[in-house]
Amino acid sequence: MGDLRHYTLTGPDGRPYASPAKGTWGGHRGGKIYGRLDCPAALRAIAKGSYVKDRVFFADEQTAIAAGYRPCGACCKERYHTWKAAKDFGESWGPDQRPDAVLIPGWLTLDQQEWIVGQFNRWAEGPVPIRAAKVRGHEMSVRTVCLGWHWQPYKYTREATDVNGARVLPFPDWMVGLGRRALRETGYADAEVAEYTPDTALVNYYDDTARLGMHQDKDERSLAPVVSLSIGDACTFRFGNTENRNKPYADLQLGSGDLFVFGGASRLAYHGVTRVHPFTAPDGCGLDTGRINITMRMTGLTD
Ligand SMILES: O=C(O)CCC(=O)C(=O)O
Repeated sequence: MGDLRHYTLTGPDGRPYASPAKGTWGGHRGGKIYGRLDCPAALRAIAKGSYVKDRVFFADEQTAIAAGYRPCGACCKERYHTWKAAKDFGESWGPDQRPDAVLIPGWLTLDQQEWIVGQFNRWAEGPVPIRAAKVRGHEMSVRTVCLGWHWQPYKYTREATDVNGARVLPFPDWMVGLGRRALRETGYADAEVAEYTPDTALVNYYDDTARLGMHQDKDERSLAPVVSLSIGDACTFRFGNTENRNKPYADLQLGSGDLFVFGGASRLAYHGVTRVHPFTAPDGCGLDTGRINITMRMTGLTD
């Protein structure tokens, strides 16, 4: 006689069904939370007897998500932060409130990321080596190397007069192409894409402890969109309003390969990096520790 045992799982429609195979993820019906079968928070609640009647099981994670469950903050921390950032972004970035700010996770392939990291290593050597800019005599925790135009608080020059007086490297053609593709893929019209000719990039390197305070990118004369690319460890990126550094803002997670474009009504939004999350860089991105962020801009300047 065959094994007649079956397990009661929850399907993508949220209804129970009989399955010959055990579930691989657990969940709580009331809280609409899913997590690992060995989730310490769930096991503690089960030991107290309060959880069991609401416990559900899913064949796989996709089913839990389809049924409207969100990841557990205790046993699935990374998934939870990603879910929370997406939720906050969706809530506070209603089309009326935050137009023209678009995030595309995983836009760059790992090969592209690795190649860009190789370029970064060369840029960092000079002729103007990577350095921490000084604001009112204090070094920033983030280190920056520039392409096209050199940024120092709070102006652009061709020569790095605050470093060694050398002229910065030219802005690479491939990056103009990448910037245009970023605009095209975030919904800009053909004419805007064709006109977009970024001529400076601030390439920042963050170690685990580096932060970037809330600021506006306003040293450019042009208000063409800013194209931001991230590689390496994920960070918490705070994107706010155009009035001041305070709320409303949303904390987004920018991971390796992510593209974020802000223009139009969001072009002068305050933004900053509140935290770098060590050990989150994916294998193969070219960076073992820390985070690189490239922001391409159009300065609107001529020599
Ligand atoms: O690192 C980031 O994601 C933001 C960089 C930035 O805001 C800047 O360089 O002005």
